[in-house]
Amino acid sequence: MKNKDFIWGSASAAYQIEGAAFTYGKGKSIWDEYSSVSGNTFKNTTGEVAIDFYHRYEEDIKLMAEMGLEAYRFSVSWPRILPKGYGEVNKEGVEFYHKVIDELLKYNIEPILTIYHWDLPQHLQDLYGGFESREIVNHFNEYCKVLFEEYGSKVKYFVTLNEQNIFTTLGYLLKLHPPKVCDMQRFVNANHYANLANAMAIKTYKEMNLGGMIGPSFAYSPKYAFSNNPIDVIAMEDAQELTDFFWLDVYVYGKYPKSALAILEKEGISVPFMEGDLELLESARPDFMGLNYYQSMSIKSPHSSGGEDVDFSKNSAIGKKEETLYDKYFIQVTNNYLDVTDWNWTIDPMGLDVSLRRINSRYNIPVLITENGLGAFDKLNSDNTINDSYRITYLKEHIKAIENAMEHGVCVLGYCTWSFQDLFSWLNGYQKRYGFVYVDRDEESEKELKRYKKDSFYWYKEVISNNGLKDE
Ligand code: BGP
Repeated sequence: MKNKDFIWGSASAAYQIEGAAFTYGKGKSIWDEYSSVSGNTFKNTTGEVAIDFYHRYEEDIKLMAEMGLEAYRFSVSWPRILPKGYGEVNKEGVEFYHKVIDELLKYNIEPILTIYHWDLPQHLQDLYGGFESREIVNHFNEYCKVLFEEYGSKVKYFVTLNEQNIFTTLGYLLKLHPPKVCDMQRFVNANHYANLANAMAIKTYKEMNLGGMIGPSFAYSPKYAFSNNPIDVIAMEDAQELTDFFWLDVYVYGKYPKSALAILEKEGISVPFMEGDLELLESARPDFMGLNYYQSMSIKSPHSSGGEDVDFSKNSAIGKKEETLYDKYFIQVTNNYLDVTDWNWTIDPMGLDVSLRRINSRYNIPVLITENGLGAFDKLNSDNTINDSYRITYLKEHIKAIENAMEHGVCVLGYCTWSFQDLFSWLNGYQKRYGFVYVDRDEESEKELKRYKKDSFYWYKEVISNNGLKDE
C-alpha cells in the first residue's frame, strides 16, 4: 500500500465467538432466544459456547500477535454490559472487555470496537418491541455512554451499528433474523429508530471529545444492471435507492433519498418522523464509513425478459425467499460472468473497487473496510494443516481491488477481513468457515475447540509485514 498508515486487521462479533451466553452476569439477547427455537438456524446451532473466546481470548490474541495483526474488530455484547438493556451495569462484563482491550494493546493491536452487532437485550424486545419503539434511542445512548466512558481512552475506533441494513431487512422483511417479521411499515419504523440511535451515539461520542473516530458499518452490495435494456437500468436505480442510498444518505447527509421516499409513499408506507429527528440526523455525520463487502448483485426489472433467478435454497438455512414489496420494482438474478461460493454468493473482487469508488464519489468520506472474506468448507488434514489456497486467492484479488480504488483517489483507512478465527455463522452453523485460524468444532460437538493455523494465516502475516501484496 502506498499509504504507510494503512491498517491491516480482522474482525468478529460477540455472539459469534464468545460463548458464556448465560453466565458471568450476562442477560439474555434476542439471538440467545432466536437460536433456541427449532428451525431458525442451521441444524439448530447456537452461540451458547461458540468458539469460547470468553475463556480463550488470551490464546487467540496471542495468535493475532504472532500474525502481526494491526487491528482487531470485535463487538461488545449489550446484555453483557447491561443485562436488561439499561439500568444496572454488570461489572464482570465491563471488566471482561477491559481485559480483552488491554491484551490487544499489550501487543500493539488496535482495538476496533463495534457497539452493536445484533445481540439486543431480550428484555428490550419484550418490553417495547426493541427497535420498533422510539424508546430504544435513549437506551442505546445510555449503553453507548457506558462504553465511551469505560473504553474511550483506549479505543480509537468505534463502529456504531453493524449492518443496520441487514438486521432490519432480515429481521422485518425476510423473516430470517429476530423478530422474524415480514412487514414493510414495521421495517421502516424499526429502521428509522435505528437511524436515530446511530445518530445519537455519534453525537454523544463527539460531545465527549475522546479524540477517536466513529461510524457505522454498512453491508454494501453494489448493484449492476442485468442488461442495457433501460427498464433493467431503472430497476437497478430503484434497487440502489431502496437498498443502498436509503441508509447511506441518512448516515452521511441526514436525509432519506427522495426517490425512495416517493416509492414508499406510493405504497402507503411512511417514515415515522417527529419534530427534531431531521436535526438529529443531520448533526451526526460519521468520521468514516465502515464497509462490509462480500458480493455484488445483478438486478433486472420484473417486466423484462431473460435472466435466471438466484437460487436462495443454496444458503442452507434460508430455503425460500420471502416475497416483499421490492419484488414489484426489481429482482436479483445470477451474473454469468462471476463464480459463486458454496453458498451461492458471487465472487467479485472488482465489485469492491466499484463499491469504494461509488461511496467515494457520492459521499466523499474515508472508508474503513470492516469485513470481507470467503466462507468455505475447510478441511483439517491429518497433520493438522489446512490448505485454503482458495481463500488466499480470494483475499489477494480483493486487496488488488482496494489498491486500484486507492489509486483512483479513494481514501481507505484499512482492511479487516472476516474473520480471524472460524466462528459461528448466524444461519449456517459452524461448517461455513471464514477464519485464518481453524477452530476444531462442528454442529454436533464442541470437541476440544482447538485452534490450528491455516495456510492463509502465514500468507496474511506476509501481507501485513510487506504492507500489501508483493509485486508479482
Ligand atoms: C455479515 C455479518 C457477519 C458475518 C458475515 C458472514 O453480514 O456482519 O456477522 O456473519 O456477514 O455471513 P455468514 O455468516 O452468513 O456467511
